[in-house]
Amino acid sequence: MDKIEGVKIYILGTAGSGKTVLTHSLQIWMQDMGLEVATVNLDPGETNLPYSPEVDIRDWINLYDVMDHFGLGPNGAQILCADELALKADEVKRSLDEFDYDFVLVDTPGQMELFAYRESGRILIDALGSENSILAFLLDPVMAKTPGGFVSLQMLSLSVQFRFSLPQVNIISKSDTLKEETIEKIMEWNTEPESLYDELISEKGILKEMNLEFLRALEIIGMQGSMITVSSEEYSGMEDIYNLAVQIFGGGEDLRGD
Ligand SMILES: Nc1nc2c(ncn2[C@@H]2O[C@H](COP(=O)(O)OP(=O)(O)OP(=O)(O)O)[C@@H](O)[C@H]2O)c(=O)[nH]1
Ligand SMILES: [Mg+2]
Repeated sequence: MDKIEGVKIYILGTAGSGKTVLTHSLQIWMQDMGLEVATVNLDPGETNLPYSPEVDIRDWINLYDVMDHFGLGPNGAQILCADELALKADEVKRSLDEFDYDFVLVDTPGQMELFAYRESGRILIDALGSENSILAFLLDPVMAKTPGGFVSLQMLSLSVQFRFSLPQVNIISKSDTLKEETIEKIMEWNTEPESLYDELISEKGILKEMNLEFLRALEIIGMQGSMITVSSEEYSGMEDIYNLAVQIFGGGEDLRGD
């Protein structure tokens, strides 16, 4: 069977949403399926990676060295690292070209805004080649399960989608931490915004009006359709990510080896 090669999955999401653990679990799942998978770590401050990345930004830039050298705190140093990352984009690309792969899983930095909103993320994606690329946007379940939190994450996801203009899938991460009925409710909010209105209206506090306006704006712009749930602990939802990639880039063909 023909295999398409080199699908890149950029894993983005707010701090602690599960990007790194998903990179690891998805790699294991895909390898079990007979796929060649490379991983890329773009977090210069990562101290405890569960996987061994084929390409690791820390080989070029280390957050703690930057903090020491420039006398910066972690946030200032992250900003500097993000800009340095853009300068290293071609080297990252050359390192990646050394591998023959079906999938590349790109684990992005904890502070999502540095990758998503500074030029570095854009430059890196352009350097690696945006063809055959998908953005997997993780929605932290702690935020996603409240109506206001869900609206905020949808806004964030939409702004990332506008910024990168790549096929994007929204993923509720750590689904093993949610009750089945909570997952059903979140899925309903995604497909039927009226149900979200009802919940937002009954919320208390000064954010209520703002969230309602945000939701109206989201409806006008168009809420995104595709949303799946994933648990890296339980290896659930991995096949959905894979199937989506097949659907988008493989013309429906199975990418798995014989
Ligand atoms: N129960 C459960 N916990 C998870 C899952 N995925 C990640 N976690 C936990 O969530 C925490 C954060 O996970 P990470 O993968 O480090 O999150 P991250 O988005 O890479 O974090 P930063 O890079 O710091 O932004 C860790 O304590 C993980 O063990 C999951 O599927 N289920
Ligand atoms: Mg991480």
